[in-house]
Amino acid sequence: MAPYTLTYFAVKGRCSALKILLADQGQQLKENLVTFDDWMKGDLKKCCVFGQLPKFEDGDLVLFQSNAMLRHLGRKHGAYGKNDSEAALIDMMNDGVEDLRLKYLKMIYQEYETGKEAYIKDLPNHLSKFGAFMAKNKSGFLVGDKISFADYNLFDLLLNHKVLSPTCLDAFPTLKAFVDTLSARPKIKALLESDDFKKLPINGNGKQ
Ligand code: GTB
Repeated sequence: MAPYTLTYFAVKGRCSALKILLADQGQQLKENLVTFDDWMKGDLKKCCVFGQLPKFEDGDLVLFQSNAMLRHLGRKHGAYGKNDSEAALIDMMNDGVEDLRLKYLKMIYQEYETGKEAYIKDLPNHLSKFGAFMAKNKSGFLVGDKISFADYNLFDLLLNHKVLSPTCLDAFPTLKAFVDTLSARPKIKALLESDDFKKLPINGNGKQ
């Protein structure tokens, strides 16, 4: 039996990073897909701590908030740095990923038609920060010499941005190499190429 269960809508959304982490760490995941019609009935929403999905179960532990899930899995699977200082830097970078994800989601869900062009124009200002930080570290990862949950989260967000703007990483060789290297890790490659993963739209409104 899969040790972990994820309940979410049929989109990549906030759960791809978590799926990529689990796949790369050789972990199984049971998925419950929720249709929007079922969600609108309201019964499940009432049982969610913040009235939102995803919901993640690890035995008796029930989690909401996708970043809490990433941290939990990072802790359990050795993807949270080798000491407190590395863990703090990983938290910092993951917060940076979340800031960019929120900007991306605002553009996708609220201002795609009017704001996409300006968003893409401003994107290098954000990508350069991640690129510079990673380039200083030399290991090919954000922090330390081992992959962390923040790397998986950044990787997922960069994949989404490559769909939005296929050339957006061209000016950032460190980030481009990072995406290429993680895409080629065998278990990640298998997940990204699986029908179950490929068939999910990135976002709930069909914009990407
Ligand atoms: N901070 C939370 C986290 O990181 O987990 C944010 C969770 C969140 O935004 N959940 C959204 C949700 O539950 C789904 S992700 N929305 C329903 C509600 O609030 O009632 C974004 C999303 C939007 C729409 C669809 N869709 O239409 O299928 C899918 C996913």
